[in-house]
Amino acid sequence: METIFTEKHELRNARTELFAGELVEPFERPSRAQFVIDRVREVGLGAVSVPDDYGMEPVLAVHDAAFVKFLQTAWDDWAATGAKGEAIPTCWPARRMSARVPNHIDGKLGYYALASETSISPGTWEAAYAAAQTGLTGAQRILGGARAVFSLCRPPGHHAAQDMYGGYCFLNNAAIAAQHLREHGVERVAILDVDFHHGNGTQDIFYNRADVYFASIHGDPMEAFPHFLGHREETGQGAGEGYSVNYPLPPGTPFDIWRSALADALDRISRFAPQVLIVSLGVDTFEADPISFFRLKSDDFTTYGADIAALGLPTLFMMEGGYAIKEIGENTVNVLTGFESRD
Ligand code: OKP
Ligand code: ZN
Repeated sequence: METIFTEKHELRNARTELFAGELVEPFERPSRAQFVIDRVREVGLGAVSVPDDYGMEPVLAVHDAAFVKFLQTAWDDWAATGAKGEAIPTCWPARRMSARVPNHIDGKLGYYALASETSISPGTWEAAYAAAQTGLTGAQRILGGARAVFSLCRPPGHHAAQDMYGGYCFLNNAAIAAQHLREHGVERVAILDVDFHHGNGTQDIFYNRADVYFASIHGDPMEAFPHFLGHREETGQGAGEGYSVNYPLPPGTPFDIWRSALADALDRISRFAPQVLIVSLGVDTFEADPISFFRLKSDDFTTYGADIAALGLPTLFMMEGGYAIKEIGENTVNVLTGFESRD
């Protein structure tokens, strides 16, 4: 399996994350991608290629133009205020307040952020753009006939919506890739989100559409981030009714329960009959993940990689979360080698 990867991810290197009332070193840090690419090379997964540049058009096919402009200029606007630290929102358009986009960067941050843990730092836009191109290049390989590709995207994307960033995400890499596939002759795309957290951004982007199926297995939002989306009742809207499915699972969920949810999701995806499957691959379901509460073991990742392969679909794996840094390489690549073992 070919891996798409660029060192430009290192440009996303925030110094701060607001966590438990303190500014800490971000969980979503450059070494994550380094450990994953090291493991890809160690097991000899396949060629590692740098992404091509598809420009802004595929980004703007998913994201709001003013939101993208905000991401491009946020750091400079923030720095111009003389702020000493990184850009963190401190106020939001909460219930019954105006939906107008403010001029001041403090207002813009609150308008476009869905959470406050994700500090904007210099280089954030450049890295987010490179991650989107990494996904697009993977999609292009699938269009060229590849059976499976791994886009090692960083920063991740699944929390980013049409006009929202947060949860370590800025551009929705999986949604941009899916939309690109749709515009290049693929009629039906399925996105399977196995990250521990609900893929609220991806779900929201395709919620009223019947051409992109979305399935997510995640920590129950009553107990876990992003807290405000990912309930079982969310199944799509309008033309998209029945084209989203959610499996919120409780704290302590072991692999056998998680795997039953996966089996149901794969069954529904199979009945949707997509031409391409995108896997939003987060390995924060691991038992030792520092910010999550499922109990998957390293071997379980191999097992479920094979389960996914049994669908027999051209598959684009895209990196999302996973914060047990020491094991992130093994766990991620186990999914990919598990897939290939069944292929
Ligand atoms: C990004 B991805 C825990 C707060 C969690 C943000 C988590 C973002 C996860 N007390 N904060 O889906 O892995
Ligand atoms: Zn996650």
